[in-house]
Amino acid sequence: MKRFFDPRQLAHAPLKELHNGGFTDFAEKPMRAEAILAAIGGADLPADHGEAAISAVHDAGYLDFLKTGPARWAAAGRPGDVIGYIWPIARRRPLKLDRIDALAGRYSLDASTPLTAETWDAAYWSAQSVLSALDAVLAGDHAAFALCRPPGHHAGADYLGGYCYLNTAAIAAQAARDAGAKRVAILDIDYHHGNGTQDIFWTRSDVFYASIHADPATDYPFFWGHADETGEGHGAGTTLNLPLAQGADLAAFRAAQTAALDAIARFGPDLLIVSFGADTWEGDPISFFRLATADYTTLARDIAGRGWPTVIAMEGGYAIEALGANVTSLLAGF
Ligand code: Q9C
Ligand code: ZN
Repeated sequence: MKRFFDPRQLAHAPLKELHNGGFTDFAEKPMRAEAILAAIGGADLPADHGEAAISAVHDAGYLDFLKTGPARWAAAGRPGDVIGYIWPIARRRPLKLDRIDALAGRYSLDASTPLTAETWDAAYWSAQSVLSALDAVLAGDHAAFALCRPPGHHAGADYLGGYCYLNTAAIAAQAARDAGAKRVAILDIDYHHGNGTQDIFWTRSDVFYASIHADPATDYPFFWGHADETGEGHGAGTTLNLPLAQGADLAAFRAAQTAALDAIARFGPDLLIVSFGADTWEGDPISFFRLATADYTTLARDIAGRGWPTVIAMEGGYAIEALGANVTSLLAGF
């Protein structure tokens, strides 16, 4: 299977995140990508597709914030990485504010996703990696892997969050539509609900979003991913959320995934995008499911058995010592 990664994706390395009331070392470390790369035996460089496919999903003001935010933060005399600390909750008017502090709140979901001077370039190449994986699948490969890092599924059209800046799965889904695919499905099997992906396609009938994740009653991102969220307008019925209780093992996860695949089959996609997080692994330091390394091959075989051309985009997974083996196990099933 073709695999894509650009070394420029490593340059993004925020120092700290706000976690459970204190600043801890940023969990989404460059070493994650290095561990995966070593385990899969390297990857090809993506082609540069430019910014059009990114702008097709993300808001122009938000992209400008990603590019210029760090310099504006420094110009305001702030040390460290850009981190929002005030958010415009729903009752506030949309204001055209220019202050970097206001922009950091306007364009972010949480305080665990710092923006650094290297972030834009790394996220840009993460998006190019998924676009190159899509190229391979559109050219006839049955599956391709994009080592996306930073990850993508928590990023919305106009906000960062959950270690994500550009929504790689959404960028690939939209690019597939623009390349002529009539219907695209996204299967999100990261431990966390992909709130950004859900938001982006919430009112769309041409992109189906199915997610299996820890119940947002107990887990991040709390405000998205509940079972009664099914889409609205033209998108009514094209979002499927299957939350599972903490402690879920292969039997529970596989049953939910089969239900998701059955729903996707009824939708009838031309192409599937898998948002894959290895944070469902039993030893993940910030997550609480109980999948074993070998289970990823089982889950991947179930997906591959449906026969849809498949782009796999890397999302989370924070147990660096097991990350390479977990990704290798998943790819073995395709
Ligand atoms: N104390 C991904 O897996 N941190 N993002 C939650 C809880 C955010 C994970 C803090 C977790 C985001 C791509
Ligand atoms: Zn996750």
